[in-house]
Amino acid sequence: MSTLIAEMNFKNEEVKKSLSPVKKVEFGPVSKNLINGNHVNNKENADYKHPKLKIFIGYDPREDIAYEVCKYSLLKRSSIPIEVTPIKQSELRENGVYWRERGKLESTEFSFSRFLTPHLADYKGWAMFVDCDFLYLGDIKELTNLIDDTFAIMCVQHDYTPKETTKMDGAVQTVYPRKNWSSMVLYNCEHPKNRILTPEVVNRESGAFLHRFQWLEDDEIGEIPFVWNFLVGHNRVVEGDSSTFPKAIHYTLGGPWFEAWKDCEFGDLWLNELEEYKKAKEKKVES
Ligand SMILES: [Mn+2]
Repeated sequence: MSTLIAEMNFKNEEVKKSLSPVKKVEFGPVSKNLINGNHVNNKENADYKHPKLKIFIGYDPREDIAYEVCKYSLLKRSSIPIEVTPIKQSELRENGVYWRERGKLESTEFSFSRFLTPHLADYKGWAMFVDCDFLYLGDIKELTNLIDDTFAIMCVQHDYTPKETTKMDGAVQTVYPRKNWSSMVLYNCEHPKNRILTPEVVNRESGAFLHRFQWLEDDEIGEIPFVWNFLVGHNRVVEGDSSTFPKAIHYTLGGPWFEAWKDCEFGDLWLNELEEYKKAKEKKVES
């Protein structure tokens, strides 16, 4: 079963879920601590040295404007120095670090190249990968405050297990473990386990191996509150509960830069950001 077919089935699942009643998401003990900011390791992390957090954004030429707005939203709100780099497949190919044949079912140009993040960060410090279809509403500093060096990676651990396995409209409902986990990942690039992510491995291994982080044990994967990868059509804001207010919106079904999705939930926020980005760009040109 290819990853992409599974992904398409899941989109139906997501749409169905968006129709179900609001349910408050429960966090495990790890993220409870993270939210309260009182876990032991944070004592050291309070002065954790992030000279300049490296952020790699998955780039696809068909969604250039999504990349620009994502980058703009990150930089605008960040109170720490960050360095944003697009992961462009054409450049990686020129540089000889990416050579795998494009599968017909890969939905973006960064489906696999995202796993080069530790390599691109020279296996040093922490680096973040994020899809281009994100809009940041929060300060990335708050996310780095959650960093815990005992983990190899940290991400939002969405639960996508379908409730039914019956056929819907003739399509088989498939279980795709860890769906969307790889769309935003904090990589502890110097963690010994991440040394395995060489260009050779990233170019050779299956989608399942990479997207499900099969080079890691479960307890090496840290959890981040879902608000940092808030899936449009899946996650819900609970009125009066600020722990459910999105800090990064993920237009995983398609964003307002596509005509068909311009009226999607939270689409207005992205369109406002686009206008701001355009104005800022004009100003730059004038000065
Ligand atoms: Mn995405």
